[in-house]
Amino acid sequence: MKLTGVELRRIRMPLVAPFRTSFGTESRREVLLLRVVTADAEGWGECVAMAEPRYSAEYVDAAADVLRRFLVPALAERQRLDASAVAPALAPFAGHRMAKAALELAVLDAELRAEGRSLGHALGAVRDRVPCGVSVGIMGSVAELLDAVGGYLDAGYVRIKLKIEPGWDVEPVRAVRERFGDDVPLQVDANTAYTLADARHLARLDPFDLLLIEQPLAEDDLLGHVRLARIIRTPVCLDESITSARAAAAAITLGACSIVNIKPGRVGGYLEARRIHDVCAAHGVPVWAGGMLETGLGRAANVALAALPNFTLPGDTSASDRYYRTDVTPPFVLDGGHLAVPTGPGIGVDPVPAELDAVTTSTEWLPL
Ligand code: SMG
Ligand code: MG
Repeated sequence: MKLTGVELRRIRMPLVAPFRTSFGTESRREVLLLRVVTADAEGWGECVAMAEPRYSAEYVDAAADVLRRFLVPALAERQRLDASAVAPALAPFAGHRMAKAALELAVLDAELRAEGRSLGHALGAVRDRVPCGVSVGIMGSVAELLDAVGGYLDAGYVRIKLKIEPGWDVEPVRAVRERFGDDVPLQVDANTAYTLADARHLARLDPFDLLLIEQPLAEDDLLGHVRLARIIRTPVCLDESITSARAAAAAITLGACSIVNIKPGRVGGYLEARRIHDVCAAHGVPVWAGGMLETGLGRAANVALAALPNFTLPGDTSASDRYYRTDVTPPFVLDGGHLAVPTGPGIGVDPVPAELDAVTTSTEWLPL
């Protein structure tokens, strides 16, 4: 495939409600979209970096900068390029996995559209619909939380994830169990808010039969997670710590986690994400699809990934209306707690031009 150029497009979309985690509150999403143009097709990639470097070191202005200065020019040196060559071409540049993932996805989408193949098919999807969970932010009160959880259960979500932090953990979990019962699949996500000194406190979550606790400790604290996993009964799942298939293999082998959250942006792309899926499957470790408040473009790709065989837990692949009043693609709509895996070529969805233009704050064309 010969690339003609790459468009960087910034969009700004208000969230339907503020989303509070242990690291901050998001009220709107600043997204960087990539459109790769080739002689035969165009392809879209969504960069999941946020406006500020809180979830990870990456942030959206830095992603645009590294793409413009280093990553896109590195592809220009290749006469012919297919998607499997993108990560090797970008490997000389350290880090910036979210920026790399977006560029790889855009090239992959263009390639698959030119071939008339769907991303799900290309990745090895075995399902045509995926079960969906929802991630529920930290609220001002337990009453507000119960209202929100009740609304999501009514909408059909098959699993609830509560964001937690010190001071908002055992009580909200207890309240959700008391109101909605023991049968609701329930898990929590701390986004690194605790230390190993909190192990006894986190063990107080044991009686609530949670599916998992996600990333209780710091990103680089694998040893801490090993120790914590020996103290608490709730299975430990890692998100921020799993930056590659190698990191996943190490975490599993050390006993730092027994479940893995897979986000392609965090690991440098969908092809590395599939390798993590395979490594986990080989170890008998279940995986599930994480989310980064994606628009319909990134969501389409995440839903395709979530259709792989070892994605045995519901993902943070919620419907468009969980995030946005108007999506940039035709909306993803929940059907019996599931989203349909797109079947069209590539990611299988296209932006609606008027919707996309309405939220665009800038565009920049990088010729190759
Ligand atoms: O896309 O539904 C979504 C958000 C899921 O909780 C979610 N993501 O750590 O897993 C996580 C967070 C990271 C983004 S929070 C702004
Ligand atoms: Mg997480």
